[in-house]
Amino acid sequence: MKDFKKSVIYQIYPKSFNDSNGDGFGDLRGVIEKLDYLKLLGIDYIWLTPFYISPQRDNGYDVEDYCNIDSRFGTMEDFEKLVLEANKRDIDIMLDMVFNHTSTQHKWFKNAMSGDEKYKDYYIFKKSKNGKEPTNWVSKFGGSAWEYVKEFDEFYLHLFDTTQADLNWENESVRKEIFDIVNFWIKKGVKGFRLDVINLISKPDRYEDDFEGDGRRFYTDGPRIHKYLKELNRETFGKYKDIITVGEMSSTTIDNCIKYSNPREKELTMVFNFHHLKVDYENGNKWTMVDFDFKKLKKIFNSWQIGMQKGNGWNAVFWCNHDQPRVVSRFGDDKKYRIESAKMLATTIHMMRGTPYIYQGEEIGMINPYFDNIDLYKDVESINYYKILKDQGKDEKEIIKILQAKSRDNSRTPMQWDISENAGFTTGTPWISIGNSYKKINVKCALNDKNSIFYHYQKLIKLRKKFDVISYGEYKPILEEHECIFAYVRNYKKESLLVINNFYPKETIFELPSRLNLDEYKSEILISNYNDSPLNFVKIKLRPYESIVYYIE
Ligand code: TEU
Repeated sequence: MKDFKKSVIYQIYPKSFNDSNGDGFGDLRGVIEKLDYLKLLGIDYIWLTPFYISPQRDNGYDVEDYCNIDSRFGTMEDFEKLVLEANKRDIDIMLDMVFNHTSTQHKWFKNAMSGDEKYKDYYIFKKSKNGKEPTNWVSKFGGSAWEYVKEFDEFYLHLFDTTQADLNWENESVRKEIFDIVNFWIKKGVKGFRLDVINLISKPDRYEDDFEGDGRRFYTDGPRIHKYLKELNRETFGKYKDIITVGEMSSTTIDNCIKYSNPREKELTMVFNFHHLKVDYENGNKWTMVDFDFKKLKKIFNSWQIGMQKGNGWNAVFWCNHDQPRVVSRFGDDKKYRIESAKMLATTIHMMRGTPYIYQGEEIGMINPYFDNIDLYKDVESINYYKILKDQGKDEKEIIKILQAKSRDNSRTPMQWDISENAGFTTGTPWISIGNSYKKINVKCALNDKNSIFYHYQKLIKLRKKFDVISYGEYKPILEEHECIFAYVRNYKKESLLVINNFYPKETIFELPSRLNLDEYKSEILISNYNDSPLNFVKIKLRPYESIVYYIE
């Protein structure tokens, strides 16, 4: 059985990974074709984002049928073959389950719309308030979170797109349907579940206006969330020893995440939180352009690392996913120091306490595509916000600049495999444009260069398997107030790690705090992004983005 603390998970966005049949859409057979590549990288699980039947308004997070595969992605036979082939390589499959909402094309919602009371109660329909929406809550994709249905003179709740209607978890039949879906996939050999915005499923007893925010405080980590997760665990994955789960937690707290992931609570294996990915928002607003706040980034990581450690919770550690811009364009330097900064960022995460997630293309240092025209953007959130920013009077150039930095499409451009047309992703017309960096940044080049970012990731994964301190060590931050360096120590039995990362393109001095008592004579460098980093770590002049991990016994 795999130890999730020693595992590394690789996220595939199938639509943009590899197209096996030339329709411009990545598919499951395309994933099978690349399993040897993933084996070479050394990962343990593949998390596949949704490939179920869906109108694709939100790229599959609007599910129409949870137990059938959208023909654009392939067939159930393809999926079964994928599980089999992955298992042959000691790789397990983790599926993405979207249970906060369904597509409005789902048969439950269609039944509800035809007036069937049983199915209306699967969703959250509310009477209007003085001719207006039941509350003033805002959708995560912009605009009201309520959609009017004339036939009923009622509104239904959608925290995301209007075509993603929130499910009513209060209704026992809904919960039962969900358990059946999870059990269906367990029978297919799935060994992991990623649960989409799972901490938003428990809605409040009373629906009231939010005069302080957008409504999230009423439904985030809601009143019965722990009860629902315990029940889900008991009825499905909790019956098996070898299934892992990760909850995607929106705007959550450490206390709740301890509960979600402390094994004693029998809820989930681990959690994603996003606080560290908001340090480049101005006053909490994503659609702004400000430099990232480095000290805040450290503070957030340190408090989550320590908090979760104290409460025996477990973090998923990550920089990238299909909702986030490319990390090297965001917190590194995607021009002059692309390779150094991508490796530094990788080391920072992989040496922390938690299970690392790698998002496709991150391991070759893919960068944002810098699309310069709104027509190139496909994401519903980006398109909505383009309009919202226009309405606010911002000029076109400024809006495009914001999208180039913030759009979710930044990570959704096709995987760059080689220098052939369409970067080897498809022989047809790709559903979204290829980033024009592909001639330089692609898998083929990375595999041919022993100093590439790819081999740095491969090494990080190998180290995790070899050194227990990486998986089990206690986390201690150091130099918390330093302007440029993110450093920490890990301790486990007689082993220690000293992890030093320069987050800036300039030189800076590292000085070992004397209280640490680390013995430099019994140390070695485990990994670095320069081939001549110094062995002595008492005082180091770090070069741009230099990152060094010392192992001390
Ligand atoms: O995302 C949840 C979520 O709240 C975000 O990461 C969201 O993309 C961000 O707030 C927008 O700024 C999950 C999925 O990962 C995402 O792709 C889906 O669109 C969303 O849920 C709805 O299912």
